Amino acid sequence: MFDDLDRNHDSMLSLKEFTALSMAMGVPEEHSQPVVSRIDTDSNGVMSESELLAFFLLAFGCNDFDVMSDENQHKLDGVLKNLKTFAGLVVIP
Ligand SMILES: [Ca+2]
Ligand SMILES: [Ca+2]
Repeated sequence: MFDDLDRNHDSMLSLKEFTALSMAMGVPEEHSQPVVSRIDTDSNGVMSESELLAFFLLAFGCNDFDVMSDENQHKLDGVLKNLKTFAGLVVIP
């Protein structure tokens, strides 16, 4: 999924790329900036795949990659394959 979002294939998700995704899913454009700010934990203005994964882990109440349970890994796989679920997560205020 990350590769699909990364339109220019620089292995980073920019605000522009993310906004394109959000709008395609019917998420208002103004939601994108705060969401990106939350995901972009090193504040370099773009989201790496690991930052995106970390965000999903937090969304599932797990903040440590290493201790992620099989169940959460399964959920994460499901989310990454399900853009509608993703849209539901990103609009969390
Ligand atoms: Ca990119
Ligand atoms: Ca970043």
